[in-house]
Amino acid sequence: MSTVRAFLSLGSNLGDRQHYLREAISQLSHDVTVLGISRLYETAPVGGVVQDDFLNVVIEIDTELSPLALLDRCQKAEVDANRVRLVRFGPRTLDVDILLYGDSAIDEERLTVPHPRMFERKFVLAPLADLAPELVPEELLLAAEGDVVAIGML
Ligand code: A4P
Ligand code: MG
Repeated sequence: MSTVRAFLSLGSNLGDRQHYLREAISQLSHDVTVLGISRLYETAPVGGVVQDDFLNVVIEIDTELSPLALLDRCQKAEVDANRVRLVRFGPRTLDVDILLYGDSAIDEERLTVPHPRMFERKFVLAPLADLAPELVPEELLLAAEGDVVAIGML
């Protein structure tokens, strides 16, 4: 079966943030091949809700899973991190979003790829540029919203 290269964005701003990110990557690696992990970024919250800073990373994967099966896998990681959804865009132990799935454009009820807000957000573009600079035009990175600081590796 052929595989697809995809990029996932992971974020956490509640509890032991590094632990939730590490645990999610470790879990996902049972079902997908993790090809790379970006630097770890501390990032100011984007989206209007007053909340604590996030830690964000992007990972590059190779997968045989279909887009919806991959989304299910990402959502299982969120549930396993005891994520409680209270406020849209609000605090969370773990958010896992599919940024890119090969060259596919997907517009389904449960899934939009490329992620519709990714090119406006520095907490996505900066770590994505660590792994795949050819996918992140410099001018978009500069214009993107939010303060981010690389703080090392996860
Ligand atoms: N969904 C549609 N497309 C996708 C996709 N490409 N990947 C649907 C993942 N999910 C996708 O998401 C709501 C629904 O989106 C899902 O049920 C899925 O079917 P959610 O994760 O339950 O809710 P949410 O997290 O509140 O919404 P969403 O859309 O993930 O929020 P955003 O836009 O990702 O914003 N600031 C910083 N600094 N760092 C962050 O990580 N994250 C957010 C979340 C806001 N501000 C942030 C950060
Ligand atoms: Mg999400």
